[in-house]
Amino acid sequence: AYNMDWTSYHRLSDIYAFLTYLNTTYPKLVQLTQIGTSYEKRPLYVLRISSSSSPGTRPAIWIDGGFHAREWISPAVVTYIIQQLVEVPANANLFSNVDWYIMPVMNPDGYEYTHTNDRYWRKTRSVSSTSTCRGVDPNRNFAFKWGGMSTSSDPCSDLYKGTKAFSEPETLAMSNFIIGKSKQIKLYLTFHSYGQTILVPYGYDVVYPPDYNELLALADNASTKFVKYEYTVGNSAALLYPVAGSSDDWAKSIGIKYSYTVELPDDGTEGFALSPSEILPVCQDFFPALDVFATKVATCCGAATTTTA
Ligand code: 0X9
Ligand code: ZN
Repeated sequence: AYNMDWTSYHRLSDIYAFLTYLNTTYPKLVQLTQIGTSYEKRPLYVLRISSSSSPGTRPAIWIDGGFHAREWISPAVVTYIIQQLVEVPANANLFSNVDWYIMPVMNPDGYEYTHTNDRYWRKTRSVSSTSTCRGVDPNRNFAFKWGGMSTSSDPCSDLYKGTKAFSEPETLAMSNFIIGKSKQIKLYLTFHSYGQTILVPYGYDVVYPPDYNELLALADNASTKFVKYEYTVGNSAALLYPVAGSSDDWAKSIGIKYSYTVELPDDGTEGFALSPSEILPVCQDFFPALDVFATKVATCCGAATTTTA
């Protein structure tokens, strides 16, 4: 058993030990699945939380973290969300009608590399056949508008898009898993840092989906829960900058109605080097917003098995 805490940033082995502990301790509520293997052969894990007697039939929320290796607050917040959902009885209402699929570290190779070699590494760690530079930006590697704005063909760039969409084992495994659950998943939430924003698709350019106002209203509503940190809500490309081949746009493009990128605190004062004393406050400030998302997902989009046009 591993007792997780949110007073320091944790190595991957601690995070994986925590997931394994939950899987063993709460077999009726959680199920840990290895959905693939990273470039450097680390397991890629998704934790399902479901109180249903037939999991997989309720509408669901997907959450991921750890796309960008140096954004350490992201896996911290995602593991906190897991802990609160699984171990705090008062939060059981959050999964009384909704299943959760949570992947706390989608880029484990990069995450470990920031602990051992380079604190500010961003990408995966895959080897290029044309360059000695390593890694692909996983958030430029998804199969929607791949290779568009704010992406690079240079393997040495931090924004390297890869040789093709889903060239990375991490993005491929994650996207295949989500596609397999795409009838069920109604909301996609990906945690990055920093900036204190909730970004609404599309983000490949300033383009608004037909239901943009519904997506904006839900994010605005969620953001009313924040007390300590002020978040700005708006279109990804307009508020931040255009990014093509990102996971948020891809999730929207495959029919997941609600899709958001959260840029966690801070506002840039400490940036990626956010001090450990801020971890718990950031987690505690964000968690109540999940109730808004779960309440919407429970009723928004029909039963999990219903296909909508
Ligand atoms: O550039 C990114 O991938 C994200 N920002 S970060 O500083 N964490 O790297 C923002 C992606 C937002 N999504 C789109 N604009 N599509
Ligand atoms: Zn990021």
